[in-house]
Amino acid sequence: MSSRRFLAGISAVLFCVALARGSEGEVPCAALTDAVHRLASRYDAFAMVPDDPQGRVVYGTNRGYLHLLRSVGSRYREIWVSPSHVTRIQKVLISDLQGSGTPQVVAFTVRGLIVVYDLGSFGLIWQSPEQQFRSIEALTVANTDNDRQQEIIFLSEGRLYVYDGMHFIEEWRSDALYDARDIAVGDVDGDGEPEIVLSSGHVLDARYRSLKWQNKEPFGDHLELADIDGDGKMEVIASTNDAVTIWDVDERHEKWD
Ligand SMILES: [Ca+2]
Ligand SMILES: [Ca+2]
Ligand SMILES: [Ca+2]
Repeated sequence: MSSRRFLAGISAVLFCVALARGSEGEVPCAALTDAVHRLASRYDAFAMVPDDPQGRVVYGTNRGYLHLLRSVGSRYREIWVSPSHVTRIQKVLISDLQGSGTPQVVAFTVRGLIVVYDLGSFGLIWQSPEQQFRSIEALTVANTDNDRQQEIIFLSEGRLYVYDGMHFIEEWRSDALYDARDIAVGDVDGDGEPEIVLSSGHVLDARYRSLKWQNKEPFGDHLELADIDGDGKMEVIASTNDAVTIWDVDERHEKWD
């Protein structure tokens, strides 16, 4: 992401804060809300707590800190900062892993350290053992089986791992290596069960982890899943160098091509 775009986003926030400070009372600022949504969609290390009445956001820094902010009227205030994780935070996700009603922050660094913090107590719930992973290419959170808690699904040095989101034990790792940069989980073939979709073009059954389909080429570098044609099945929407390709997995071809 270019620094110019980042500065544009930050400028919008600061402009909005300046407006809010200059006004009477705590006037809701749509520009600030829009800017925060843009930051969360553009930057992997910036995430919003979903459906949060406190409007909390978490971002990770170059020096390995996680900052938690909450909206106070028309501006944001820092309410917590983590200890340093030494190296750059590569991605931040926020999810209620255990279905307890209190969300957790899941983040990882460029050196492959995964950390999970509780957003109620700010306590460190889990971190991956030192040196266990040297790098993480992609990570997501989804419920892939029939236990209540979410699973953490990630690629490290090409290998796909599934960790339990309550006990943080390894449930599975792949024998195969995948040259993928992004992961998404969703029902892309309409059978009512989720699939693990890798940007490399692989589609795996999320529960049994068998390969369901391999596209003849990578989907792209970055993935989103959405049912954009309304047929009840999610399409794979992938981008490479900002160009977008939409893949229909159940029909196994590029959509609208
Ligand atoms: Ca589960
Ligand atoms: Ca499915
Ligand atoms: Ca669809």
